[in-house]
Amino acid sequence: SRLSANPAYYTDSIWSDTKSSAVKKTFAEVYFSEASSVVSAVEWRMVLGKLLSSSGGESLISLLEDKVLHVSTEDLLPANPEILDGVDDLMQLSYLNEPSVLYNLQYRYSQDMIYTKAGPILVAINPFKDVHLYGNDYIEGYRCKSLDSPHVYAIADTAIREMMRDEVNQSIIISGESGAGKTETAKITMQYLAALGGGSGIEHEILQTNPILEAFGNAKTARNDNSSRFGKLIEIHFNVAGKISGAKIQTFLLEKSRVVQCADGERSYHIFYQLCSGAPIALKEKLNLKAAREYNYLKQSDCFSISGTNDAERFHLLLEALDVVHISKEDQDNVFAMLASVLWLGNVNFVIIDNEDHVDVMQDEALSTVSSLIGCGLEELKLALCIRRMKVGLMILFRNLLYHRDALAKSLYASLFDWLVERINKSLEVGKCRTGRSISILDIYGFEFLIFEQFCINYANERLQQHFNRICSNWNRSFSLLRRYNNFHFSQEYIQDGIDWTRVDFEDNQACLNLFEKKPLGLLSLLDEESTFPNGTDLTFADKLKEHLNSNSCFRAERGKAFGVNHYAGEVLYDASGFLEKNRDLLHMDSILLLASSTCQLPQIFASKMLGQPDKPGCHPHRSSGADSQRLSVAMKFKGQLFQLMKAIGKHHSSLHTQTLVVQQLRCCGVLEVVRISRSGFPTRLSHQKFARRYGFLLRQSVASQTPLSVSIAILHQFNILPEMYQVGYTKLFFRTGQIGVLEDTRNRVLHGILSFQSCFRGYRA
Ligand code: AOV
Ligand code: MG
Repeated sequence: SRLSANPAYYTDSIWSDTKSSAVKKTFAEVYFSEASSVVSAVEWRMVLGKLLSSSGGESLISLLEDKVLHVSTEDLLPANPEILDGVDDLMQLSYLNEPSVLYNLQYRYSQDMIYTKAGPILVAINPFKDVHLYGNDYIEGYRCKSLDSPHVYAIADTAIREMMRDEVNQSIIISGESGAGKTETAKITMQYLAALGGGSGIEHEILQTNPILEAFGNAKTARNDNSSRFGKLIEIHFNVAGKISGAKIQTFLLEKSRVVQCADGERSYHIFYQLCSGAPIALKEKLNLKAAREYNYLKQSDCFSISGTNDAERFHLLLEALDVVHISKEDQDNVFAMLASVLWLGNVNFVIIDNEDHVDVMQDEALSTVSSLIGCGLEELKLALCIRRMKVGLMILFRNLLYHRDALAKSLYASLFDWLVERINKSLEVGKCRTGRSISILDIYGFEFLIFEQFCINYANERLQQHFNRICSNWNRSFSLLRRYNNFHFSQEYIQDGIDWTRVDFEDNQACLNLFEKKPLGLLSLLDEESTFPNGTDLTFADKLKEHLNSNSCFRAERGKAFGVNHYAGEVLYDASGFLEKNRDLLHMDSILLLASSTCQLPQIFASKMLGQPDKPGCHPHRSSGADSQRLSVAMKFKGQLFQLMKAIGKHHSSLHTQTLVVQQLRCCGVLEVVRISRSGFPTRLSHQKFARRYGFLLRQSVASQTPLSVSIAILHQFNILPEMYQVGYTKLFFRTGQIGVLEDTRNRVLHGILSFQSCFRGYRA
């Protein structure tokens, strides 16, 4: 970060020196074969080399170990001068290409500098180890601005400052692939906000929601030992003094199917394992709780523990957290009873009665335990689990019974999750004194492939991408998203002020969004239509897509139940298996009535919610054959939530974080595009008067002519602001991004009487 602290180093002169000696750093696309690799005979990657000579479309380059190669000049990309190695904002790179960006990120990463700015975005690379970048000392450093390297604290700090100054709500959007570090980043952001806005104690409650929601909503997957299986938006409210006054959590699309089914080597939700290994003896006895291995739902994937994680210990931390958010001991016990009932439901089995064309519930420990935990009669439970006889083969009937059992288990769990979030929200309630000052943090699960939940999440990511595109375009035309200078048409402003400005537009993903949202022939409408047809199956759904969407450029028909969607992040292949069932998400009315008849509090609450009206008026409730419950389809409910979310964050100013590991992810997140666009304009604009007034007092020598323009020019010179970093208009000064930050920092330091090494470094002396 030192390198970039002095913008004077940002120069091409070093570059031309090397040019003149005909030795130029390049990235060469070099093909090399790996004899040991079975999979790929030929792979490619970019390597750093020196350009020795170039003629007739061919170049001679030298690589490490004095290897000299002839390559096509077309395959070469320019690299940056060494002086730019490790700059802390990608905008400062002279040459912006993928290998240069990767090189820079890797250079920083190798020194544990996991954060890098890319214009308005903060790129974070998962260190997968303790990097000692957090805690009180760092928080103090960023609060007092003695530290100016890119950091998630800096993003949080900006959000607080801009919220307080402009009285405008802020949002921080975190995106990236599964396992990239989104949830950790969200927690780090919350810690900073809690440290700065804390005092009343509510901040401790807010932080304690993390272990609770992670226990109930996170699980070990193939990609991440602590993968979030739900989306979360937390809105942290502040009072006029900048202190936290409360919070509100909204969750999206919990992956319910994980409760009853999960892949080999993965786990169900953490809470089940925590409960089984951490519950005190008395609780175990009360719930007839066994070890995790005894439960079908948990043993199917043959994975019970996570290395480095002690589930029993986590359970005790969870109990403390539940206390902190005021969930009474009695309610906690009710929660655990529901969890145990879900586990025991998975052990409920069915038997084919010999010589009879009949399947019945097995009367065993599992059945009786479920009935006592749910608080319903044994006979009622049997009746609810045994759906009416249908004219189908025994095996199909058998499968249907298991399906209905699992549907009950999934609904119980999902209802419990929603209830918990509701209770947490009650505890964190903001109350009447809302001030319009809030910071929202969005952490949804990342791009993954194939399954239904992912289909919905990818659709959400597509919407977020559009939001992001618009912010970036706006950002480019306005000052760091701040519409302080009214919504003036900026290119016009440039022209009026005599500035040369070529407008750059962001590529839009509207076509893909249309593919999802168009009525009646979009993916979501077709899915919903097919879900309402009694005879609709995943295959008829996939066929319908092919019939109606084949000509859409964002859609690709595949064989069988597969289909492809051209997302902004690349093409994703979906398998429609299970789509209809998951979208219908129906619970048999008998099961709902069973819960309603319960003598326990929680099942009653769940049932009344299920029987209640759909959340949003104007959406069509679903009626499906085979089950008489009325529900909103999952996709439509999710779409409704998503639109509300977009409406909410659309009103806010956004900071963006992106996690990244490889160049594909950089592409997905549009990082390079943002940097390109950000560099191409002069988004910061200040009138000569304002500039002179704001920074004039920092001048070391008085200026002969005291006009605002000459004072401004003197300031620019004193601070070594490079000519390519600003333009002087007739009435205003136009700056590239990041330039004003240097002046602002110095100004703040002087105003606060803090003269640090950094300001001396920049050539300023008091
Ligand atoms: P995710 O939220 O992006 O995945 P996580 O935030 O759960 O990813 O991060 C995955 C793991 O990476 C964590 O459990 C940590 O071990 C490690 N990690 C992430 N960020 C840091 C950091 N700043 N410092 C140290 N370790 C870190 V998913 O929820 O799967 O999309 O659905
Ligand atoms: Mg996560």
